[in-house]
Amino acid sequence: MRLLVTGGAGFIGANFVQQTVREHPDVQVTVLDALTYAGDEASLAPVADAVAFVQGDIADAEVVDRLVGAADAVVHFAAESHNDNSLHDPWPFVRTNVIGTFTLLEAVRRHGVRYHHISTDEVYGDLELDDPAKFTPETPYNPSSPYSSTKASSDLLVRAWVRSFGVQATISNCSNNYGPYQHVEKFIPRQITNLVDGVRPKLYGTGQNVRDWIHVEDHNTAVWAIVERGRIGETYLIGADGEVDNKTVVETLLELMGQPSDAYDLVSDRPGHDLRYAIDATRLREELGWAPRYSSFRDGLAATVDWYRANEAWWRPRKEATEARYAELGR
Ligand code: NAD
Ligand code: TDX
Repeated sequence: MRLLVTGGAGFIGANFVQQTVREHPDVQVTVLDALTYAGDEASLAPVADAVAFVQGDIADAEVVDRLVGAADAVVHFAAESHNDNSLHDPWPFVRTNVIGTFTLLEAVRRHGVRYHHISTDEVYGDLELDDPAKFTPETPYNPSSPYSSTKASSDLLVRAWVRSFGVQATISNCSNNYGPYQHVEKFIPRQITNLVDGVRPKLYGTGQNVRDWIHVEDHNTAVWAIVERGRIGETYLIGADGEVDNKTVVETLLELMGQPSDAYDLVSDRPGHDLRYAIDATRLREELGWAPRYSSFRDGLAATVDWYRANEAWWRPRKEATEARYAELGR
């Protein structure tokens, strides 16, 4: 199979490409990535000899048409992905997440290429803390932020291209990922690298918000299950029953890194901050027989702490500028 992976130099995409080279050696991978502030070719260094890398923009119809025309399947990870950035400047989110996805869909339509669309549980909005409900494929879309609304828009484009043009597509909506190669702007790597630097972790608001954590490797085994066995036109929710509130995440990191459990700061809240996400992954588990490999969030977190400690050369170049942006926001 000739596989085009967009956003393969980002967090989840780079883990996906590395896992694909390890576990699907018959697949020829081409990565298309614009190398924005969030992309880093160094994240593909361990597999650089095994993949073709093209620096380019998913909203550039010419390069997209050429690469899609030479592929059997596309897995589309490329996106502007950080909520805080989307509140500051939404335009790159509209351009990449909406127009970029449109550009890819037109190319897969022209060339009759199989397409898998990577999306997020944030398209469903949020849940109350004391609500036993979880998101299911039937939950109505109700996104809160510029980021999640552009992801929701892109999902709707995919659904329409399936229905109107017969595009061979599947969609997955995953919960919060953690693991190696995640940008230091995101919650978990930010706090780990702060602690390495002797800086106290920063919790937005009261720290009560809940995220449903999944190890990035588990997200990617689920993506492969859908690419290989998913029903065309279907939406699969990906999650591993990993609900934890932010304060508990920080307390666990403090303990793993040998600090007192109250050595964090509460900072101003994110505007529109979603309260809780939770995924019901029944369809994925029952229909496709998927199960996560990581059974303990604490163990996965400990391995992630070890990775950031061992790979300071990878994250250090981005740390100062990231913290300078947070300082401007007062967070
Ligand atoms: P990321 O920000 O780490 O990586 C995004 C990658 O896309 C970068 O390499 C960047 O250079 C590239 N990119 C951005 N704009 C581009 C453009 N116009 N053309 C080509 N490449 C471009 O993001 P991530 O966390 O790895 O997320 C990947 C995907 O997974 C996104 O679609 C995101 O919505 C989705 N997702 C993420 C999470 C999570 O917890 N991180 C959870 C669910 C879904
Ligand atoms: O310093 C921080 N302190 C803090 O309390 C940061 C950076 C975040 N937070 C909170 C906000 C959220 O409740 O931690 C939680 C996680 O924050 P992020 O890492 O920014 O992730 P989130 O906004 O939940 O979105 C993530 O999961 C869904 C990804 O960034 C999205 O791309 C994905 O779609």
